[in-house]
Amino acid sequence: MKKVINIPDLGDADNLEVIEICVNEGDEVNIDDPLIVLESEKAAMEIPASSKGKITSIIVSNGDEVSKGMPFIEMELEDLSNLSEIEEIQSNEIPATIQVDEKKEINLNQNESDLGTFSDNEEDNKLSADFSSKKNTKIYAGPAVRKLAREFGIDLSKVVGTGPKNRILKSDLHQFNKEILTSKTTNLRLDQPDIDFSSFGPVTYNKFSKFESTSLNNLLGSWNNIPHVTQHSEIEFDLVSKLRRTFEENLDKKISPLAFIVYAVTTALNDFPLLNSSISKGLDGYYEKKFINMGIAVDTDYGLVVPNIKSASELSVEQISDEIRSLADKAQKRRLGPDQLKGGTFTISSLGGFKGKFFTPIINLPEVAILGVSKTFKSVKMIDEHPQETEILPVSLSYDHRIINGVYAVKFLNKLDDIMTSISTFER
Ligand code: CAO
Repeated sequence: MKKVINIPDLGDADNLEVIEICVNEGDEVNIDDPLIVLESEKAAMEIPASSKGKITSIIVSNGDEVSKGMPFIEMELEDLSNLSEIEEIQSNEIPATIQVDEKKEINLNQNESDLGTFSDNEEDNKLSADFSSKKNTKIYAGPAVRKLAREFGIDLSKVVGTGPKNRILKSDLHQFNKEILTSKTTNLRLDQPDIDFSSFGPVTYNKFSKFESTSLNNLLGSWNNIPHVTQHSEIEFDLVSKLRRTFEENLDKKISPLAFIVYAVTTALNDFPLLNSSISKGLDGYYEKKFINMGIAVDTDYGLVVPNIKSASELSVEQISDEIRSLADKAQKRRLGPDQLKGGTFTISSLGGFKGKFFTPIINLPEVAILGVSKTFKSVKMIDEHPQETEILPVSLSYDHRIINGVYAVKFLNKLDDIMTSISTFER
């Protein structure tokens, strides 16, 4: 029997872009085989087959925008016994936690702009719920209202709906704009100057993808909200390099130098909890997190993403290395789930595989610090008046000066140096 399959319930997410079609007409698929991949502003998500069968028609194309209930594929179903369940399964299958935030073009406030391309911190949502009386968690708005909101650059989650079930009406958007314009604390909207570059020479225009736009806004949000200070330091790396060779020989596999760095940073963070905290939305306090989910910046063909290693402080060097490899691999294939992008507490951005020494990483808001790691280099130091070659790891710690001061940051980096030069560190 032929059956048209509709887009399942994706929580509050709609207008998702089809970025991959995983099947062809005529393909036989099993339950859970991926059919298509959709992209929200924060993550890519697969829509799997809920039943065994044969693909008879593909209704959507790459680049189409789809929402819940829209038909996307037609299948000849093999097993009809669970037919009545199919719709139900599909509408429940995708976790309701996947949410698409509207672009945050107007808002540059603390904790209201999370780095979607970096990580999406669950705590951020919690903070917003605690401190903002205006924030809607469920957004009811029709397509015309959503379109208008996009044109205005309004984040619908900030708008109070006056329609039935708090549905947002066009008049609510106008009211929202009026409030912003008359507010004494009008937020800045930063634009580029509008220049006709073609008047100077030939140009092409490349539109940012949804992903790139979110990244752009989030980086801007972080840069504008956080008074960044970056502290550079040189850390002795000879012991780690030696240990790495031993680990690789014993385990008979490659271990990333980054795994040792993550391991050492999680150990150092235990003594410097401020670096693993988040400032509250109302700027009247901060949350100390009793867990370390270590974000790792991963460079991909479509942009920078920051999945995080959950409970990184409880893992061995080998486990961390495996996690980095697995997350980086998933990131490249756009297969990271929302859970892997949420809940980070501190980030490491490693350019160690490339050339260059020291840089100033941008904090992954609502986190308060990020460690930039560069490629090691050889240096000569005097030991007992004898010159000795030593390997140095250049690191750069950007921190939020509202909560962390310079001495605290330097002491953290000194601690990191102690940890990385002590063999007992790596015996967890
Ligand atoms: N010093 C010297 N060499 C290093 C090093 C360091 N700090 N870090 C890694 N390397 C070497 C490794 O030894 C390996 O070389 P060999 O194969 O010869 O051993 C090579 O670089 C690649 O390392 P790796 O495969 O172990 O990768 P990684 O774990 O270091 O990095 C990842 C993984 C995902 C972090 C990285 O691929 C990446 O995407 N980095 C970019 C991050 C980025 O763009 N940050 C943004 C900066 S601006 O905001």
